[in-house]
Amino acid sequence: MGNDVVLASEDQQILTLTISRPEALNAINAAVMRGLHDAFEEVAEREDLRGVILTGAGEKAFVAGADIKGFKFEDDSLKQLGQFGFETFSRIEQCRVPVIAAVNGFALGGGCELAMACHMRVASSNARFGQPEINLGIIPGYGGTQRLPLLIGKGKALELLLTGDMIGAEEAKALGLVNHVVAPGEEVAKATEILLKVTSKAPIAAQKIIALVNKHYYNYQEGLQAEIRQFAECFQTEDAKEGVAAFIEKRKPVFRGK
Ligand code: CO8
Repeated sequence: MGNDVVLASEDQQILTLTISRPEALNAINAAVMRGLHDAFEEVAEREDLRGVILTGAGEKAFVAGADIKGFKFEDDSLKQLGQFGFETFSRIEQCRVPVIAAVNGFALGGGCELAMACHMRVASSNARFGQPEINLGIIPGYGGTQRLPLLIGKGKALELLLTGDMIGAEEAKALGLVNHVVAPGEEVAKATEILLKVTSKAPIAAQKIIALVNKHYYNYQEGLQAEIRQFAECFQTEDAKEGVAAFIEKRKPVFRGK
């Protein structure tokens, strides 16, 4: 299971998937998305697994977002990536065994969205969360506009989405974005402890709870699809080209509303 950028290991029937592109702060490129997609396809078939932990390699980042340097404005590859991302993140959200994000650093943009698609989040005290897409002239494309308000409420979600500001682990916990904050390096151990507790309970009941809590939010599937469409529209603007170019050139963007 896994590939060279999504590393898989198993212990006590718990699968740990580590996103490993530390040179790019574990940004999600096509290979990462493929690795996650295939791993969760396999998890659905594996009756012996009791839980999944998602984390990032290194000490600096969980996932710093989608791979900005790989953004292509010329073709519709991003639209396809958006749809594939929707399927992958839905698989994670609907996984029959509990999935915990062990957030060991930056969880930004697609990284924050990946953590939010998991059932629970354990963060190290140096973790930073945010949806900075607006700084690039784009919008979230992996569920941020839909899942963030569900977790922290509309007002604060709008503030984070519209300012692009980052928040620390303790604030994320106070807002309900994070379940637990632990010392750096303790995230996977804490996630394992929670999973072992859950898996000591009746598995059929646990599966039904996950499915039913997801069902409560069923209507937001429409919102997720609308987000993908509007991400693609936003991506065609001059501001998106300017925002992405400015990140790569390490300068401030100049947005013109076009
Ligand atoms: N993509 C590609 N490369 C990245 C990314 C990223 N998201 N984040 C960091 N890197 C790279 C940097 O460019 C740098 O590379 P190099 O050494 O070659 O210059 C390396 O990782 C280390 O990063 P920094 O030097 O910038 O490290 P700092 O400690 O100075 O800063 C930050 C850390 C604050 C995390 C900074 O790197 C940053 O702001 N990163 C971008 C965060 C961001 O904007 N994320 C959102 C991306 S957009 C998104 O996720 C949309 C999701 C929906 C997509 C839908 C598709 C269909």
